[in-house]
This record gives sequence, structure tokens and C-alpha cells, in this order.
Amino acid sequence: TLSRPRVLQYGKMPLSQLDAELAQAYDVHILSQQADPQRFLAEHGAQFEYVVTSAAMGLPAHVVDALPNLKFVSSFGVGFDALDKDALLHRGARVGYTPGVLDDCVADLAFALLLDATRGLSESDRFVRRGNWSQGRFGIRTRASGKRLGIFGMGRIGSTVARRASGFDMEVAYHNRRPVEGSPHQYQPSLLELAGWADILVITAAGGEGTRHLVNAEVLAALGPQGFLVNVARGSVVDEAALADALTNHRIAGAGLDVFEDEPRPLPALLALDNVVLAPHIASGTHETRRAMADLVLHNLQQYITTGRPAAEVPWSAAQ
Ligand code: 8YV
Repeated sequence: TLSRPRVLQYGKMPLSQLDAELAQAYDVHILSQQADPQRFLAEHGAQFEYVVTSAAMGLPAHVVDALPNLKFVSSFGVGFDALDKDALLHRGARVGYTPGVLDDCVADLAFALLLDATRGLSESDRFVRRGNWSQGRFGIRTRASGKRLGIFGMGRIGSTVARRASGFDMEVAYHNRRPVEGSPHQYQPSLLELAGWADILVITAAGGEGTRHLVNAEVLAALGPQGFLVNVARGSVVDEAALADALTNHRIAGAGLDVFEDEPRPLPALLALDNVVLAPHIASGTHETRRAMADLVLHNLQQYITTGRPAAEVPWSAAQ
């Protein structure tokens, strides 16, 4: 009889059924539930070849370093900026992730935030609940349809946002490290030029050092007092203090944010503002999408164990 492969699960997964499904198929040890995780790693780290984690939890170097026999990491999510690339490459470990299956829901939430920010929907909900309606009208807002939509990061999610935009009669332009071949949309050679062109700037670029704080005070000034920012990518792409400052001083009109520099702690200055809509990193958080992501986490792990190749592998891992 074959014993179930041993798996180190870094923490609870973003779909609770997945915790149970992993525990059924594998001999799972959850690191965050150990009385002393550091000591557990020191004593048992060498027993693990497989790790399961999520994009949000990531995998820090000190954990990778404590797993001398690590072969494969199956990560729940499309972002891999929180997985320590250098430590994993040094270890020669491969990494599976879940691209593609969340594009629709992330693009849907980008539009939800876009519509909410431009129309003041969340603010209007507070207005009604507080009983303000009987004292006067809610202020008129900005039209969303027909506007210029700038997309920073024209990958799978960015192009799904662009498809949504056509239904709103929007003009779309984008900035990306390089122009996307065959894209029907106008390429802007810099983020600054994109921000200057756009009425609404949506961020769908990958996180990590390469994009850190690219949306800064200068980019926000270019977006301008009538402009809106939507971020469904990573908080690190935006200088959050500069954004709070721009919102406070009306150098941009409004924003919709699903991601923050230090989750789960949005900058306190943002909490006091009515011209920003805040969501707690929920873009992929639907039953349908989280189920599809969980299936791919399981599939990647099983494929790696049986064939040595996951179904979907992060680019720098596949390039090894
Ligand atoms: C998830 C995400 O919420 O896919 C990503 O990169 O950030 C989100 O889809 C996250 O993986 C949950 O931990």
C-alpha cells in the first residue's frame, strides 16, 4: 500500500473545502497551526518535498531555506510576487499557480469598483442608511460609459477588463512592458502618458520589485482632478501614501481599491475618505472562481507528483 505523500501547507487556504480535500489526499501538516512553527521547520523541514500555499500568504525565504528537499510548491492564486523567487530558484524547486481561471471575476470586480467610484455607489448606500435622503438629494456624479479607460498591464486580466470596456462604449489604451502583439488597443509608451490620456486608470499589472510604486504622485497628477484609479492587482504597484494625499487634496477624483500595500491594514487616511471605495482583496472571491482555483491547486500538485510537471507553472520556474 502506498502512503499518502507528505505535504507542508503553509496556512489555511482561501477556500475551506480545499483544506479538507488536501487533508484527504495527502499527509498534510499545516505550518501555521504548529505550536512553534520555527521549531517544527527545524525538526521536520527535511521531510517535505511538497508545499501548498497561496498568493496572499506567499512563501518567504526562511521557510524555503528550512526545506532542503523541497521540489514543488502549489500556490493558490495567479500572483507570485510573495513567493521568494531567489530562494526557490536556489533550491531548484518548481512552482505551480492558477492563471486564467480568475480573469473573469477579477475583471468583474474592476468594473464594480470603477462604477462604484465614478457613481458614488458605496457613498450613496451610506447616505440612504444614515437617513440623509429625507434631508436632501445625493450629489450628481461622473458618467462611466464612453470614457477613456487606461489599462496598466495588458495580460490575461487586463485584456478581460478591455473586453468588458467595449460593452460600456469605452475607448481603451494600455501600457505594458512591451506592446501586445495583435492587440486592437492603442499602446501608450509610458505609464505617465497612459495616465495623462485616461479618464479611468485600471491597474492589472503583476506585483513585485519591477512594478513597485510605479503609480506615484506624478502619475496621479497626470491622471488629474477628473480622473479615477482602480487597483485589482497589488497594493505595492501604488504609492499608497501618495494616493491618499491625492484623494484628500482632490488631485484625482476618486479610486476603487481591492489591494493595499500592507494587507489587511489599508492606510488609515484612506478610511476617512468618501471618494475611495475599499474592498478587502475579494476580486477572486466567488464560489465559482475559488473552486476553479482550488481544482488547479490540486491538479498542479497531482500532476507534478505523477509527471514531474504541473499544469500551470510560473514563468521563472518553467524557465529552469
Ligand atoms: C487571491 C490573488 O485572493 O490570485 C491572486 O494573486 O491575490 C487572489 O486571487 C489570493 O490568492 C488568496 O490568497
